[in-house]
Amino acid sequence: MALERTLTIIKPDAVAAGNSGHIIAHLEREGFRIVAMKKITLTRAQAQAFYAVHSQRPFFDSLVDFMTSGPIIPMVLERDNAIVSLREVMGATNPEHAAEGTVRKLYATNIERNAIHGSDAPETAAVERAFFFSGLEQG
Ligand code: 3AN
Repeated sequence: MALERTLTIIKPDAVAAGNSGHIIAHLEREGFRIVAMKKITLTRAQAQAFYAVHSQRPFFDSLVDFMTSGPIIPMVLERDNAIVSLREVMGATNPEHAAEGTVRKLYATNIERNAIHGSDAPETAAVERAFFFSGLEQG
């Protein structure tokens, strides 16, 4: 398996609930190395840009409200097969369908307030890593 990088975000619900430390520990236990990490609050324009692919979906405005409601913790993670592995460790988008022991099963509230984001493909991982971190920060 190739060493790969992906972008994760601990979302405002999980940060506000005091679960960021638990989630970081969970990811490290699963073999992810933290390459870069920061804590920021997105503007509406930034959240709209990050989720532009969903701009025509009925939940878009609500998603932007949620993602700007408090600080988030984006991270660049590295591991063998990181992109697919992170999606498995996160669990399904809707926590009702998430497997036992996944981050969303443990920490998500509902399909919107679902604790964690993870890039879904190599192309989006590259774009999303660059959205939050400069090349220097991902050294
Ligand atoms: P994932 O985060 O599992 O990749 P996406 O990319 O389909 O899922 O959705 C991005 C985000 O949009 C989700 N994490 C969630 O916060 C929100 N979302 C997705 N589907 C819905 C929905 N049906 N209703 C409300 N929010 C949704």
